[in-house]
Amino acid sequence: MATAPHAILPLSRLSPAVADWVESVRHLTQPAAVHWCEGSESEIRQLTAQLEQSGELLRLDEKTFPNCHLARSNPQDVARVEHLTFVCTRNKEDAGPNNNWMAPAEARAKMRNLFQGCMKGRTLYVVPYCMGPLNSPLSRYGVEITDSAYVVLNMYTMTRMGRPALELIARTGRFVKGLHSTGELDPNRRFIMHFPEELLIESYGSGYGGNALLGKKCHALRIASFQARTEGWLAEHMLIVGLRNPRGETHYVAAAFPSACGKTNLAMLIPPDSMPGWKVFTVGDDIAWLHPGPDGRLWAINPESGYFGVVPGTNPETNRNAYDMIRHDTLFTNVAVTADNQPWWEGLKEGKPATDWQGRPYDPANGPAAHPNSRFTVSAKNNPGYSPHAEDPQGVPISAIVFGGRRRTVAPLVYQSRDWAHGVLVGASVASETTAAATGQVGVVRRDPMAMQPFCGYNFADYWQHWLDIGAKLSNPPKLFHVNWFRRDEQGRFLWPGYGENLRVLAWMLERAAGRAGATQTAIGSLPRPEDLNLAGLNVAAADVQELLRVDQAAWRSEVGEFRKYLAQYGSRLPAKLTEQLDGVERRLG
Ligand code: OXD
Ligand code: MN
Repeated sequence: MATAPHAILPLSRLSPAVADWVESVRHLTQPAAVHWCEGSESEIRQLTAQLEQSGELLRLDEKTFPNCHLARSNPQDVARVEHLTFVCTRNKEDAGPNNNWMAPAEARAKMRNLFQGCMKGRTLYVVPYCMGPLNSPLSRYGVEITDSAYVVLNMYTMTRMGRPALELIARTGRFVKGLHSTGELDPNRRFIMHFPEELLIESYGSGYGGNALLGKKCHALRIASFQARTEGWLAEHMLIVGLRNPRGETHYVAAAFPSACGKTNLAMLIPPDSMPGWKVFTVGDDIAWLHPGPDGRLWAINPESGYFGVVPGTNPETNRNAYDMIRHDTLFTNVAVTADNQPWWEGLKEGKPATDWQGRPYDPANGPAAHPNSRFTVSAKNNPGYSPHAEDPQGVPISAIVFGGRRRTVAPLVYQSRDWAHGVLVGASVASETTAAATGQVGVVRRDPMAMQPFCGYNFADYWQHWLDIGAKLSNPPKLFHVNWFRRDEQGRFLWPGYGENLRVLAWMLERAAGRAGATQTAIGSLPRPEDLNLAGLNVAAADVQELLRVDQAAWRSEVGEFRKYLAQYGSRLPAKLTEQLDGVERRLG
C-alpha cells in the first residue's frame, strides 16, 4: 500500500526527535494547547487577527501603513538583559571572563523550576526554523518552543520558519533546541541560558528581541559561534553589503559594530549624489556566518531573513530604503502613535506623537515618545536594495572586513591593519560607547571585541585563536579595517557626516583591497591621506578631515595600556600571537 505523501504528514510526525522533545516540554510546562507552526501566510494572518482581537497588536492606519501593526512590550522588558544572560559550559574557563557563567546542572535546575507549569492556560507554539537559505549547506536549523504568538510572528519574518525547516531537520537530525516562555515578565524571574555543549537555549521572563527571538542572538551568535569553532567557520555580529562601483564590479564587505551603531544604515546605504554610478546591495544587517571557501576566500551568508532594526532616527535622509521598507507589512514594537494612528518616533521629522510607547497621552516630561530601543520587524524582501545574491547557497565572497565602534575621541575615521594577525588585534581592541540596545547605562565606553562582547558563546581568548587559525587557512583573505563614524570635536560636534557619505571610506577600502589606493603608514596601521579619499562634493572642512585622519600618539599609548590591562584577565589562554601584535603597536608608538 502506498504511504501518504511526505508533504501532508502532520508536522508532529515529521521528526521523532523534535516530537519527543516537544512532548517532554509539554509535560513540564503544561500548556492548554500545542500548535505546530506551518509557516504559511494564512497561519500568520490568523495569529495576527488573534493578537489584534486580544489587544496585543494594534493595527496602524491602513491607508498610509498597510498591514502594519504596533506591539507594546511590558515597560520593564525593553532590551536585551546582558547581566541575566549566561553561558553554561561544563568548565567555567570555557565560557571565559567575557561571559556570565553558571554550572549546567544548577542552571538546568533553576530553569526547570521556572518552566514548571508556566504555560498553563496558554498555547505552546513549536517553531521549526532554518538560519540561512533553505538550500544552503552553510545553513543550520533550530526549533523554538514559545508561549508567545508575538514571538512566532517575529520568527516568521526573521527566519525561514515552518514545514520546510522541519523537513530539513527530519532529514539531517541536527537542530538547536530553544525553549522560551514569557513567564510573568518579572525582571527578577528572568534568565537567558545557553548550553552550547548541548545545543540548547532556555529563556524565561522576557518577550523582547534578542531575549526571546531565539534564532537571533542566542542561536545565530552565541550557540553558532561555539559550533563554528569546532567546525572551522565564524559566526559574527556583522552586516554584509555588496558595493558595485562605476566600473560595474561588485565587492562584498562585512562589518562588525556594536548594537545600535548604524549597522542597518550602513547595510542599506544610499550613495551620495556626488558619487554617481555606485550601487549598494544589502545581504544582511546584523549577523554573518563566514566560511573559508575552496578558493581560499571567505564566503558569507546572512542567517536571517528579516530585520529587527532600531526605529528612532530613521528618516528619508538617514536611511531612505529603511524608511520606505517599513511603510508596509511591518511589525513595530514600542514606537509612539500619531493622532491619525500612524507610527511615530524621534528623528522621523514629520507628524507628531499623540500617544507614547507605553500607550499614555504623549507628554515630553515622560521622556521620548518612542522608546530609544523601539524596533521594526520586517522581511528582507521589503528592502528595495535587497541583494539578488543574498540567497545564494554558497554565500558571497568577502573582500574586506570592517570593525568599528562609537568613539568620541582616539579612533580615527579609518585605518587598515597590516595583515590578518594584526587585524585580529584591531578587531579585539574595539571599544564603544554603550547604547539603548541593552539595559544599563548609555554612553559609557566599554570594550567590545569584534562587537561580540554580548554574543560570543565561549572564551574570547579561544575565539581570537580561532580567528588567527581561520586566517591561516585563507590563501586570499579579506583585508581588515577599523572605522569610527562618531568622532567629535571638543564642542561635541560630529566631525564626519556619516550615513551615505560613509561610502567614500568603503570605496577607499575596496581600492586598497585591489592594491590601487594610496595610504600612509602609522603605528596603528595604514590611513588614507586626504588625497587618497574621494572627497568631491563633500561638505567637510579640510581641518576636520585632517583631524579625522590624525593618530594622536599619546592618546594611543594610553589606549594600548588600557587594552593590555583588559587582556590580562584572559591570562595564559591569550594567544601569544595577539600579545606579539600588541607589543608591535606599542613599539611603533615609541
Ligand atoms: C540587535 C542588537 O538587536 O545587537 O541587533 O542588540
Ligand atoms: Mn545586533
